[in-house]
Amino acid sequence: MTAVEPGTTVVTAQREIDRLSGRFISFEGGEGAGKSTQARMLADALRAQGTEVVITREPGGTPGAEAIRTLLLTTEGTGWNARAEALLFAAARSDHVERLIAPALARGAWVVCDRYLDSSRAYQGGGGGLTDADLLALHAIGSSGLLPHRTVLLTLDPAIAATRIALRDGDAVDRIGGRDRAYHDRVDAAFRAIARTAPDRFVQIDASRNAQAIHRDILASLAADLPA
Ligand code: Z5A
Repeated sequence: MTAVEPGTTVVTAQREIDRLSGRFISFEGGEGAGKSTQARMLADALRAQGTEVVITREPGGTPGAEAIRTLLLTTEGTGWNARAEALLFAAARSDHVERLIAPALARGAWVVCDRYLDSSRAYQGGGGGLTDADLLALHAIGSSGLLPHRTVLLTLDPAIAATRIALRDGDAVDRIGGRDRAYHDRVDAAFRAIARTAPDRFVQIDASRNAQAIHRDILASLAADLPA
C-alpha cells in the first residue's frame, strides 16, 4: 500500500494498517461481471474460518456515501459531467474510508469491498477521459491514498455481462450502467491496463465460468493472505 504523510486525518496511519492482521480486498470489473456474488462468497468463506469480515460496496457503505450514491446513480435530471462525477465518488470514498474501512482495518478485520478507487480510474478516467494523475490526486486528498492489499479484477466480455444484467434487471438501468457500448468497452480496456501497472496488487480472474470455479481461483490467489 502507499505511504501516508504523518498527521493525515485518516483514522490510522497506513503503516499502522500494514502492521495489523486485517486485509483490504477490493473487487473490480464491469457491471455484471459477478463482483457482488464473489465478494459475498469470499466473505462467507472467511467468516467460516472465524475471521471478522466487513463486506461493503462503493459508491456507498456509510450513510453519507449511500446518499451520494443516490445522487450519482438515479436516472432523473441531466446527469453529471465526468469531473463532477469524480469529485462525488471521491467524496463518498473519503467518508467510507474514514468511518468504515480504516477503523475495521485498524482493529484487524478483513474488509471486502465491491468496487473502490480503480472503478474511478476506469470509469471517470478510461470512460470519461479524466487523467489517471488527477484521479490519484483526488484520492490522495480524499482518502490519504489508501489502497487495497489485493484487488480481484473479474474480466468478462461486456457483451456477456450485458446478457447477465438483462436477465437480472430487465430494462432497468442506472445512469452509468446505461451508457453506450463504446463507453463500457473503454472502461473494460482501462481496468485491464490499470491491472498491468500493479501486478503485485491485482489478480485477474476469468469471470466467464461458473461462480464456484471463480471462487476457487480467488481463494487460491489469496492463499498467502488467508488466515492460517
Ligand atoms: N462507478 C464509477 O463510475 N466510479 C466509481 O468510482 C465507482 C463506481 C465506485 C455502481 O453500480 C456504478 O457506479 C457502476 C460503476 C460506477 N456502474 N456501472 N456500470 P452498482 O453498484 O449498481 O452495480 P455494479 O457495481 O456495476 O455491479 P452489478 O451490476 O451489481 O454487477 P456485479 O456485482 O459485477 O455482478 P453480480 O450482481 O454478482 O451478478 C450479476 C448477475 O449475474 C446476477 O444475476 C448473478 O446471479 C449473475 N452471475 C453472477 N456470477 C455469475 C456467473 N459466474 N455465471 C453466470 N451468472 C452469474
